[in-house]
Amino acid sequence: MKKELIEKFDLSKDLKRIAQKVVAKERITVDEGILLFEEGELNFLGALANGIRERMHGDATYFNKNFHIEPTNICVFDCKFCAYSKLLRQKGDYDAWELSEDDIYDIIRSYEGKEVTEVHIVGGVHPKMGLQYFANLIKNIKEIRPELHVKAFTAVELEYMCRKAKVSYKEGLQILKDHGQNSLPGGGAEIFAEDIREKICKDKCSSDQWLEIHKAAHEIGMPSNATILYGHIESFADRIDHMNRLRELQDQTGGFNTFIPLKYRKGNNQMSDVGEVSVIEDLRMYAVARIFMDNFPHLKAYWPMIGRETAQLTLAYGVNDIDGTIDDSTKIYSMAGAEEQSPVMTTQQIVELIKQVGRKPMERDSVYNVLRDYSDSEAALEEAL
Ligand code: V47
Ligand code: SF4
Repeated sequence: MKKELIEKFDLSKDLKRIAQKVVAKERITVDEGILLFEEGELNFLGALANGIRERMHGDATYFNKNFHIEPTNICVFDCKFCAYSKLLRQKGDYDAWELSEDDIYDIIRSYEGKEVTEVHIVGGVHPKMGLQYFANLIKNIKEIRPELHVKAFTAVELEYMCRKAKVSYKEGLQILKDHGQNSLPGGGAEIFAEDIREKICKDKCSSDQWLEIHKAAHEIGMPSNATILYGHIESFADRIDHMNRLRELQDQTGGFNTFIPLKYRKGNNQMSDVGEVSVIEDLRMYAVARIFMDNFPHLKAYWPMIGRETAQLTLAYGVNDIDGTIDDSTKIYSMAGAEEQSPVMTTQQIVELIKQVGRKPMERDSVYNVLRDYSDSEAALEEAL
């Protein structure tokens, strides 16, 4: 945001000071972050966040060509917000699934000749699927499609795998890396504030363990993402505390690529009575994230969760990445009542979505190298299709 723009808002002294810091590229403090949530109105936050986004990326808006594999939804844990998992004792339920290894290889082969660059593998924590099983699975996936980037396993799955295999996080991650795993997704972070974590997901990995696992990944050269699950029973201070723990780790390692705010969806889970926050609150969340997380290069809106139109709006509130084409291959959000019941976008649709709001669509690989610039979409689409 330009200096003159600050004058257009009727700001308290404190908000004005924060705006001046942002314009001067200075880091804002925890208290200032909380104040932005408490007092910052949408247009003001949007102007600040958009200024940062354009300073960092111009109009470039990234997406990739990806698909998900969810090996099972059977899970030993019982997160209160999860619409997707089936406890082990519910194994016989009609909507519990366990893919066999061959099912998984068939999915990989079904993409032969298609231009996908990344597979995202996450699922429930199944006691029979351990470190060696997954290491072998990744090795075989890479034999079928060597160039595919494998982004796999949340810190929750990794903590369980390493504990069962009696190896340190670094040893476990090194085994997975040696078998071909390339990076870690950002799931499982939820909210780090221990009192809230205790209420919504008390039996899975702790906040410290989540952070240790990502630190270990960065130390062996595996990049990762980070998420926050917002819009349930957490406070604004909890959101900033969460982002601050991530910002501190990023200062140490520099290994995070993307921060992904995930809106709590209320469908079919044990805390449905909590309800959902408004789209305005979603946009405020993205904007404050862009302002606060000054050392995260990218901010992602995961469109299957918030829907295509809100994803378009987020591009004016700090977001510069909208994940990928996805190919109808994930169930986590559709089961929790998200807009997108069958998430799939063709390259043409994703390109149009970004262009409609005046941004430049760029296909990226998993570590943000630009693969194709679609801003002259006629020519690029012809070349791609
Ligand atoms: O950790 C579960 C969330 C996450 C609900 O790294 C819910 O690129 C909202 O992390 N309402 C897993 N959210 C998904 C995830 C992810 C998604 C896309 C891209 C990347 C990436 C990571 O899903 C879980 C949890 O926070 N989740 N249930 C729900 N009812
Ligand atoms: Fe299991 Fe993940 Fe669902 Fe928690 S969010 S119950 S760890 S599948």
